This record gives sequence, structure tokens and C-alpha cells, in this order.
Amino acid sequence: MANPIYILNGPNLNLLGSREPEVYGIETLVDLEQRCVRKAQRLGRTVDFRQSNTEGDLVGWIQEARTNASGLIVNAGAYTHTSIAILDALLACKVPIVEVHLSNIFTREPFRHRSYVSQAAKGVICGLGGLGYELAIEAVAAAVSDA
Ligand code: CA2
Repeated sequence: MANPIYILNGPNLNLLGSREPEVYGIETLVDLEQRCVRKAQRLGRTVDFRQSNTEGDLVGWIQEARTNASGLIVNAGAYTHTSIAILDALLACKVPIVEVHLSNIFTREPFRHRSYVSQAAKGVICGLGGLGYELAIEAVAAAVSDA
């Protein structure tokens, strides 16, 4: 059995569906997870979908992905724009990495335009809501089978 694709979600993404639907849509995090599970199944893959509000949890999970994941999809939430610790962990992780954001970070406040995560990512998808997660799974699955 191939290793799962890790899908890591950062702070406040547990609030999806409860506020700011005009920015983040109406899907809850559970809806998003189910969508990812179904997409992965269609591609013959599995996902391990997690969320934490704590930077250290995300760093630990990225370290775990080095040996236990076939690929990594990261929406680091606001840590995207601030966390060198998450960048360093990602740089040490040699599996294919795709960065995803529900909203288009480039049409929002200037502080959201910079992403540390992008420096370690094979590709970046933003502004497509939950569909972006499905596209990221497709990209990681393709990168894994090319390897
Ligand atoms: O667009 C994205 O996916 C973000 O990563 C979401 C982060 C934000 O800080 C990034 O700049 C872009 C914030 C997630 C907060 O999610 C909420 C969802 C519903 C209600 C409140 C917050």
C-alpha cells in the first residue's frame, strides 16, 4: 500500500463554513476532507487530512511526512506569510509539495502576497476554493507516479 498524501491545514481553518463565506466558501473542514478522500480514491490514493492551530504541530507533521507520506499538500493558513520554521521543515522534506489556498491571496491585503511556503513548493494553487485541494491531489499523484 502506497503511503498517504498528507494534507495539512493551519490555523483557523477549523472555522470554515461558519464565517466569511464570501472569502472561504460554505464548505466546512469536514466537507473538504470528504471531498479530498473521494478525489484520492478515484486516483487510487489515500489521504491523511489534518488541521492544527499550532505551528509546532504543523512542523512535527511535516517532519513525519518525510518518511510516512508520498506527497504533501499544505494550506498553512496565516503561517504561510510568517513562518520560517514551517519553511525550514518543508525544505527538509523531499516528497512533492503543493501549496494550496482557498482564497486568492494576491487579490487580498499586501501582507498575504508573500508566502514562505512557496519557496519549498513544486506548485501553488489559490483562489479556487475546495476545487484547489482536488487539483493539488491530482498534481501530487502525478508527481509521485513520475518519480
Ligand atoms: O485562503 C486561504 O486558504 C488562507 O490560507 C486562509 C488563511 C489566511 O490567513 C491566508 O492568508 C489564506 C485563514 C484561514 C481562516 O479561515 C477562516 C475560515 C472561516 C472563518 C474564519 C476564518
